[in-house]
Amino acid sequence: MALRFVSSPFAVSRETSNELGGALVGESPSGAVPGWPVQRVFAPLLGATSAAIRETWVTDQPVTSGYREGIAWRRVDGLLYGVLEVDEADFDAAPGCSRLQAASEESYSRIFRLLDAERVPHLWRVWNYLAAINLETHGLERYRQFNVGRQEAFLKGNRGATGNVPAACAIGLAGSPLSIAFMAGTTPAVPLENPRQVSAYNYPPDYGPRSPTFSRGALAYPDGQEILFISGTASIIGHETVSPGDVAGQCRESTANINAVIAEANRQCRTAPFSLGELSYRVYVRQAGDFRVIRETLGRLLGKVEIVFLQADICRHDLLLEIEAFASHSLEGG
Ligand code: 3EB
Repeated sequence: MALRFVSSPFAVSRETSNELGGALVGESPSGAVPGWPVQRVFAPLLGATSAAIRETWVTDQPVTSGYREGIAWRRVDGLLYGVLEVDEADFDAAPGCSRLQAASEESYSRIFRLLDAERVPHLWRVWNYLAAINLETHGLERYRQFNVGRQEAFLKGNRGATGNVPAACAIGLAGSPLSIAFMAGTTPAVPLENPRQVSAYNYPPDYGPRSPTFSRGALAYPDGQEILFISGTASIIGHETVSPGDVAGQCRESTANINAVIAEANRQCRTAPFSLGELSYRVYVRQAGDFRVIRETLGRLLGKVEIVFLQADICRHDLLLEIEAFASHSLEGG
């Protein structure tokens, strides 16, 4: 099997039968969005030539699909892609548990039930989006509420919340429902950590009552292939934000962190070493006014690579950008 990532302007998109699903990134289109598992990442694209981009994972095998507990999914033999969007208003707050926390725990529990039922137990990569990520309610920032619910679901699902956890990102999008897309497989991924950073699942309580449940990256193995996922990566050393208020400095630190995760990947990978210049990138920019500096700085640091820039909120007030990336190698060399 071959899994391909295809990105195109939304206007020219058309559905082919072997698509697992993907994301619609950018401006909300006026018409209906495609019915396959599509994560709607509605946020301004910066410096793009089209208003929206459609990103899809395409296989060379026929896919089967389903819908369960609000999750739209498609799969082939070795892997499954799914998208879940929930309205927080449909959940009840309880003492010590906000609607968002309840929604986050329930969403991850549903995902784990689906993965158990479909026998694709290994979560490889998760994309999390929520509204007002930095807003404090119930005495706790919403990102931290999300972290409590997410970790609780991992623990209740007997998955553990350290070590073998998926690569991920968690981003704030104005007006977004809680939206979670995920890729899972029949084979385990190799989780990657960054020696420059404390593992997020070991963050001290300064960052919330429960640590975030994600790894810094993962090597995943669809049949015949090795995929490197690099999680959302920001200007953090140890567990602390560095270069607050210095957007070029945050570009440099984020890139150094990506380089460190690539180096870890290359210690464990089964194909040729991965390099900065071959990755596809998505960059979240907190303040649109920083875009020019970020584009120029990353252009120098990353070289001539594919970068999609989006205006979105990062999970700490002092983080001005976050970068995620991936690359794919064939196991037969190349
Ligand atoms: C960080 O390193 C920045 O909560 O799933 C990056 C990637 C971040 C994933 C998540 C959060 C997440 O802590 C934030």
